[in-house]
Amino acid sequence: MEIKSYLNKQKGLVEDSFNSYIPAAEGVFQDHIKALRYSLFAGGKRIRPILCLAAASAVGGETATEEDLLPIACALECIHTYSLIHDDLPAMDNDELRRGKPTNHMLYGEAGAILAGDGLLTWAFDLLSDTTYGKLDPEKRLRIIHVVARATGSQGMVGGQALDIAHENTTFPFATLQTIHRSKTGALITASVLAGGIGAGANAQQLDSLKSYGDQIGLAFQIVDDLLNATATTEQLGKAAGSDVELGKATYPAYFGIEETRARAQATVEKAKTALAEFDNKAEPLRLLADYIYTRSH
Ligand code: GRG
Repeated sequence: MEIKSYLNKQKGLVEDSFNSYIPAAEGVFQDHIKALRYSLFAGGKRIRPILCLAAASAVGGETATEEDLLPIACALECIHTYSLIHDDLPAMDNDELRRGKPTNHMLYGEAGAILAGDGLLTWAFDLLSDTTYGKLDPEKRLRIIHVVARATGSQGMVGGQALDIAHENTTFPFATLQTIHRSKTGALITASVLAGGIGAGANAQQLDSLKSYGDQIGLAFQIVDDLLNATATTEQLGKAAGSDVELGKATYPAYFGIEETRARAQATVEKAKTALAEFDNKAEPLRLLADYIYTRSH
């Protein structure tokens, strides 16, 4: 299997289904919906929904098909998009460019962007809990909602963002940096993998392995993000390169330099693949996704 064509196929699947699940920009709320659709369709890689579908395929079984899991996958992308809109706000990273386009608040104003993020976060839980979407038994649906809520709230993504901001322009132990990376970025990635696994009926041992895989690629994802921020250009990234140094953020390259950071990212991805040892070739997409996370260029 070739990763590029796999990613394109899965991205198409996710994007097509957005049109069934996300309201059109019409009617009385059209300005608000236009703002959230702007960021949702601004060219994201769709890694989290793709991971969710790939984890379900790795488990296999008949309990839930890719189609059943697409609303869950789309909900994960809504949460990711909300986090980026809020992360770019003047009160947070204050970015004007994302995916090579103006950030949400540059076009819709601060209040509009905050509400676009709020709308996406809430829409995600609407999608996750709507029993008319996909054949997912209610017990599994509830477990997925809990995993996603826990991962994205104050003990996960939001908590990580708060820690990240509180530690700008300070020095702190490496263990704190790992906590920030694992919660700010890793938690939603792990939850995406687990959501697919739970949906497909993974047993406890398979879920443990998927969690360990998710934790490792989640950490690797942010290590590579640190690397790219330090080494790539604004054109390559579609967002401001070098912003970590400017904002006084501690990063892996600041602790270890570029070469050792690269080696650590690769070792983390290898650990992720080792966690999949018990899975057969249906886990090939998960293995390829781990490699992609290390080799990605934006
Ligand atoms: C609750 C007010 C409030 C704010 C929340 C939680 C949060 C703000 C921000 C999340 C933290 C964050 C932006 C982490 C960075 C994660 C990261 C590396 C994002 C880039 O992900 P990609 O590369 O993006 O998958 P694309 O553009 O492909 O979608």
